[in-house]
Amino acid sequence: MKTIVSGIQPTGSLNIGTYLGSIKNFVKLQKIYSDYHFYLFIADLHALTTPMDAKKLRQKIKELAALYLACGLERENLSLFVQSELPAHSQMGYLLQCHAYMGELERMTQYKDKAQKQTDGIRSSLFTYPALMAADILLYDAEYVPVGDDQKQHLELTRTLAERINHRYGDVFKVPKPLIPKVASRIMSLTDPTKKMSKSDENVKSRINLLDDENIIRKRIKSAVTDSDQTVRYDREEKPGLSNLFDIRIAITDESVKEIEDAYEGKGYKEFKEDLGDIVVEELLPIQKRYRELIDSGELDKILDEGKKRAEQVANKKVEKLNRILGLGRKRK
Ligand code: ATP
Ligand code: LTN
Repeated sequence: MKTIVSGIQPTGSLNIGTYLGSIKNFVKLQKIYSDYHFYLFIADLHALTTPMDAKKLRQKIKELAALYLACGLERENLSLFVQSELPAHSQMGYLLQCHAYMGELERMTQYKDKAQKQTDGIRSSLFTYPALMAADILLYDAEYVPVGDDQKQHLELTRTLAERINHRYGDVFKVPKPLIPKVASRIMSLTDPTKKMSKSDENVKSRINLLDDENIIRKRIKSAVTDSDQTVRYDREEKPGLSNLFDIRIAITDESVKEIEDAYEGKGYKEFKEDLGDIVVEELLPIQKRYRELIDSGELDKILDEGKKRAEQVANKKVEKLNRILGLGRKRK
């Protein structure tokens, strides 16, 4: 069976950037690729690449699992699991580190950006992180990897590593392709439309979290930075703030730019923002309701246990195969 793999880090609070750029896309893809199996996981090992409080991490893992499901993922062709519960990820991560070059890792822009923000020393895991991400994907022979635009470079490195290993040792891995959504591949910060909306931004006004209450959602949209012109028109260069709000709206409603522009002819930003507030609230309230039902139910643990069981079988086999090829251990099967 063909597979699709993706993960999200349990850091910060999930916001509409991650939701529209990633989770909502999974939900759509599950319908399009109904004969594929989806391995989606909570990338908790990746969360340790920067300082993280243990209690908070444990809470975020559950929160993210519940949110994934609350957003409408189908259970049938899905294995949802927690990355660290499968030692195969760490093992494969190390084996891939042994095939990645310093120069390749040094070029990663996410590393450069995140390293700059570290005040207490840069963890070496932040540097080797793309090898672990490659492991997450290659363990399952993913055909496609749905991610936002910011992960493109990591995906390219994953492909390079797969090709390198296949070239050296014969066919070990499937070479995966990224699936980057056409709309919402990069939702920008509401306070600075030149930066991506991020869970780790210190300014809470820069984002809308999936669990924010109705009033906050409306307030954030109202105060989103836009230009002083009042014509509702999509223009990434001249009107980056307003265009970002267009992207959010389009990712939810599937309208075209033209339809929206026509609807607001002669009207100003105020109306556009008020309507967007309604649209976002309408999208998020049902998710919040399902989230509250799931978060303390035993159902969540059951789903994660089942996901783990299925993923583990596939992942362990892959690690054993590469161990054998590389001459590790004593076993010769
Ligand atoms: P941070 O926002 O703290 O930098 P991250 O980008 O490392 O976090 P993840 O939550 O692990 O975050 O990202 C999960 C997925 O969501 C990835 O596929 C990523 O590309 C996508 N994503 C994250 N932020 C956005 C955004 N603003 N717009 C579109 N997609 C996004
Ligand atoms: N690196 C990603 C999260 C992530 C991921 C993965 C995405 C970890 N492993 C495997 C897709 C496939 C991020 O920071 N957004």
